[in-house]
Amino acid sequence: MRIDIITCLPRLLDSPFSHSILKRASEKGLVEVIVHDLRDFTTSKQRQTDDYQFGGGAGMVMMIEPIHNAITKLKSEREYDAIIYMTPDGKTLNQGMANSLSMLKNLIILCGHYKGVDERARERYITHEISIGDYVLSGGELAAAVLADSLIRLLPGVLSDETSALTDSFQDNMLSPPVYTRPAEFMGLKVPEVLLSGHDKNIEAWRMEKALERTKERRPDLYEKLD
Ligand code: 6GU
Repeated sequence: MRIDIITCLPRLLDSPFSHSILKRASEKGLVEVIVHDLRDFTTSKQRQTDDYQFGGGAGMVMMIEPIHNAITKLKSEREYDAIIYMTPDGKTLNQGMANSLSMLKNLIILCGHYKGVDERARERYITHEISIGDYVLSGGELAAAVLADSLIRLLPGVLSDETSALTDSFQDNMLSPPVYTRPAEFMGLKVPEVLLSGHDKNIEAWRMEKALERTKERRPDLYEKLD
């Protein structure tokens, strides 16, 4: 998978892709994340990427020209399966969307800032508009990192235990059961006996029971949809 991220704050994305699982995924050649500075696609001397909004009102709007230049250049180099705009008025990201998008090959993610981008850029170039939840961030960069993380960890070979993405919370529209590690007893706090029993069938049944219990209690909306 190749992910091209277009942003006016490229440095903000240095860290998320330089550590742990995402770093290893790039080192193994399973994903390539390329961050582009939108300013490099401006033509004005001031390298301006935003301007006042027509009709008045507070907040700057990202201009269509640099966005057009950036996306047109990338599209001239390869085919893209999705051109995603990160925006709080987009469709809320969920595991199903992550699963589908993780099967694509080349993606562009455009990070919005300020009041957003000129509507004509959205209409002309964007194929998917995605939000990461009902709250407002100062820009789309952190949201883009969240989206990219959710996709990259699903790529075959990224997680060391190939089955572990399958047992994530939400992968079956259910929350995960509680987990424990050593010591078996800490200041009188004990690990549930069944997990120490070595009895795989009983452990599996216990985990299912706890997952259901947890989902019912914390996410009744998900619990009602289970079959
Ligand atoms: Cl994608 N962008 C911004 N600015 N805020 C958000 C968001 C995106 N998703 C949730 N809040």
